Amino acid sequence: MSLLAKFERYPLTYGPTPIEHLPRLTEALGGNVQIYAKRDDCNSGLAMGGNKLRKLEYIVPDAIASGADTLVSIGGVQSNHTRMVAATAAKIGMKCVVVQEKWVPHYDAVYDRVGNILMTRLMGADSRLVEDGFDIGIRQSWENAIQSVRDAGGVPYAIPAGASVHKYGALGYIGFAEEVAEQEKALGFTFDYIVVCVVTGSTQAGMIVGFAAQDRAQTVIGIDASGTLDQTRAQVRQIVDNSAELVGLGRKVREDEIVINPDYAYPAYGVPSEETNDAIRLAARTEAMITDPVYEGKSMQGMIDLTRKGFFPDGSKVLYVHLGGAPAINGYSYYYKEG
Ligand code: 5PA
Repeated sequence: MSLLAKFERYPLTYGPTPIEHLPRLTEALGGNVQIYAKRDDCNSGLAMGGNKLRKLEYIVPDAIASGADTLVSIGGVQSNHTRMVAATAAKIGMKCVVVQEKWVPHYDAVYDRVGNILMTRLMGADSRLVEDGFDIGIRQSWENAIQSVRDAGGVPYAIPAGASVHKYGALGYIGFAEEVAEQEKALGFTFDYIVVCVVTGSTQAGMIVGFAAQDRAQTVIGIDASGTLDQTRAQVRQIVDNSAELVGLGRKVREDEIVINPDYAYPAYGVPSEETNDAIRLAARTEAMITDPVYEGKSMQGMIDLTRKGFFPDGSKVLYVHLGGAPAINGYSYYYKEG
């Protein structure tokens, strides 16, 4: 039975996302490891979708039940999460305030006008730019925004960065693990490894709890893109423990079931390395799969490098989870002016 049976879900996505084989990328990496992608980047018609909608599906019922009229959240200038909160608010008929902090030392001329923030504004969210730097924790600027809604007579519903430390934030990706198991039955094989980007933590934490129920959480390879490994790992641990308790996993998740590789986050959160950009180009040129310089380009880089290094034994089947985020690439046009 599903670990999620007792939780209410408000549909924001199309349902299960496709799993597809990536034959040209597989070939480009030597052909000994079969690469597949799970396309959570194509999960919804809401403002280009992405991983946050799986999380928000389990948060919206609580937001509605609370009597709130305004969703309040936080991210960087090119946050995908704040775009998804703005989309959700529009869809359910609430107002939206999002704080956009200066998380990334990046100065492309139109960085604060294109991609995610453009769509966020278009959907009617009150997007507030502030100067604070990168931090995945609870922020004063967010607390201030919540208070400002109250001061104006509204009823805020607070959603933390990446919806991660919200009590229901990991449920969507527990459901993901159950969805993959169902799809594997139809495919007739199981994946040996699952590669996923991690920053605020609830995506991977949900997967860990969901796959722990299938006794294979240690095959989920988190590729850190935060550059603040200790904080991200601690946050994943905390979300895993809270969520395992919440859904009744029935045991404690072991430390060795939480796998996070820190090797690809350089030079900093939100800044792609030359190797990240090469990975983005390779995925685009072999599979027309667009990844971004902040998150998915780094997990793509990690998967490519680990494959080339022989980390995955020959014959392995690897599932790359594409979590969305392509809109941000518009804010990085200078890197790709020649492709
Ligand atoms: C994000 C996050 P977690 O934050 O759940 O670990 O997910 C990492 C991640 N891929 C991976 C994409 C495309 C993402 O957008 N984005 C944040 C945002 O503000 O957009 C929460 C940081």
